Amino acid sequence: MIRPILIHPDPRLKKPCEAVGEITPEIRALAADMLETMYDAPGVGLAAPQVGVTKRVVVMDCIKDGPPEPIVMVDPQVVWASEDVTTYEEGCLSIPDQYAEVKRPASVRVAWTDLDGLRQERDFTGLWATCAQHEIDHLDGKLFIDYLGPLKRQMITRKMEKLKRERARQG
Ligand code: K1U
Ligand code: ZN
Repeated sequence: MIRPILIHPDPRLKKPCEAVGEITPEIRALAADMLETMYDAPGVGLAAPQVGVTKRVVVMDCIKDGPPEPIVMVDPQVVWASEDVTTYEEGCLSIPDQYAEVKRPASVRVAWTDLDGLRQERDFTGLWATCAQHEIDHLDGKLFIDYLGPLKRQMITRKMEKLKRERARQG
């Protein structure tokens, strides 16, 4: 099922999410819905708070051409980050049509629980590394615009408020 994606500003996007712990049928259904929602958008990642669920669940697939490579991460943690940084022009499905350069570690090692309840660990580079950090930030109530200066952040927030008013009017 495709779930509606919340648009910034929304208090649910600013709230730190709670740990999941045990993998239940509800978490498996949430992950399946999140993957469907991400591919439909389309996006390369999605975090549970973006669909209004404040739990620590993330999905990603940064393969643009070729067979899909979906990853579901429950309770993900960055356990190592490289000293070298990279700049990527990020977007966000909760901040449509707005992009800005964000500097982050170029490589990260992430540990998480998979849907079989097994602990996983993997190194990510390139877009996968940027996306993993962007999604884990969502779980801590942080958006990519929080890395920008106050004027740019305010300008984007005002555009999103206007977009939400227009969408509400259209029904
Ligand atoms: O979390 C999100 O809002 C998803 C976001 C993830 C992301 C994008 C870019 C850098 C870091 C994290 C998106 O997927 S925005 C859409 C997007 O980047 C994209 C869409 C279609 C094809 C390729 C990329
Ligand atoms: Zn995002």
